[in-house]
Amino acid sequence: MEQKIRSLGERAHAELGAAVDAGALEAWRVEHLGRKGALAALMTQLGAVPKEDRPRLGALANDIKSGLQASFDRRLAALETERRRAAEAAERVDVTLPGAPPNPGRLHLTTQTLRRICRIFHGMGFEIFESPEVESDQYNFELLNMPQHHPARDMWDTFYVNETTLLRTHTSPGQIHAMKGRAPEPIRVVLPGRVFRYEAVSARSEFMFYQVEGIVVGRNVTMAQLKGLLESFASQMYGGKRRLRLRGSYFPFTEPSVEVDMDCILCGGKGCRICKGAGWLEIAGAGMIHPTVLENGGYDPAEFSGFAFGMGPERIAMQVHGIDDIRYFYSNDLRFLAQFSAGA
Ligand code: FA5
Repeated sequence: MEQKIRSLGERAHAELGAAVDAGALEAWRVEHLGRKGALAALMTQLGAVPKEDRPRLGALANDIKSGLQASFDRRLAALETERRRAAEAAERVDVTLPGAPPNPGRLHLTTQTLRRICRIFHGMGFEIFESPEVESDQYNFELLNMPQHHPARDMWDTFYVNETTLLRTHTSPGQIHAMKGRAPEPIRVVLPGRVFRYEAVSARSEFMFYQVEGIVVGRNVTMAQLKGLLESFASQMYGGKRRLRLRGSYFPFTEPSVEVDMDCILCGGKGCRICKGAGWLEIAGAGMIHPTVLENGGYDPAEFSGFAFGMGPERIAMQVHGIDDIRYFYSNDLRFLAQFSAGA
């Protein structure tokens, strides 16, 4: 009997070493320490051994049982530690790894350019003035000295909404809105906004684009001031000390009218790819406000004079960044737009 108890203990110890997971360990416990286990079965046979041997064998069986219980507890604790360690290793987070970069988006190149232009003029004392994109024929043409059937209307191919309403072809109707709203006070405003032309789209021309109009009205406003103002603007916008030239031109709402050219930013006037060999880049149409237009705006041309100019921010951005096709601006290709991520 003693031999049976001891060998049962040895076998149970050996099998415990082989139990490598919680399931095997539980099966071992039921087999060896359970109420219906091998040791319990032996204990029930104690009644059959001589009376004087019973206490000794009973104590031996108890010793072996508590030894097995202690080994079982240690093994269970060791397996649990192992399990936890494996789980921690699997879920480990390396807090020193760089995070996923946020993609906050960016302002469209046109918005960036408009904001820069407006900031420069704001710095020179100009207010920002906005006027409607859907205009009347009267504001877009008539009050700008282009009555019905005036041939100059052909300079602006127009989307008509109906007989008298249209999508503005330029920001110049804003001149009339500004003057009518301010007369007889002096004016110094810029008008940024979207314009529409029923035009074939090409590398240089869109059917929908932006303009920034500028208008100054007061006493003794001169063409020399216009040139000085645009020279200062060009130096701030393009960098360096820029030179300007005024080239005679024609707009019905200004007299005299000019195209404003700036020395080429790439070659400084020698002639290159950007300026197509001319040495000059066109940056705006401009002129002294026509007396009729001043009058239409509510100013007496005998007392007041003024100048106005209009520029295309997409064309300016093309010059600044060396972009050779205006169609990139509004075709929503992020590979193009994402290149211009400078802040506002
Ligand atoms: C005008 O629209 C006049 N209203 C400008 C003006 C204002 C003259 C005040 C005098 C006094 P023009 O059609 O040239 O002018 O257009 C002005 C600028 O808009 C051009 O210099 C060019 O930069 C831009 N532009 C014209 N057409 C397009 C087009 N299809 N796509 C992109 N930009 C254009």
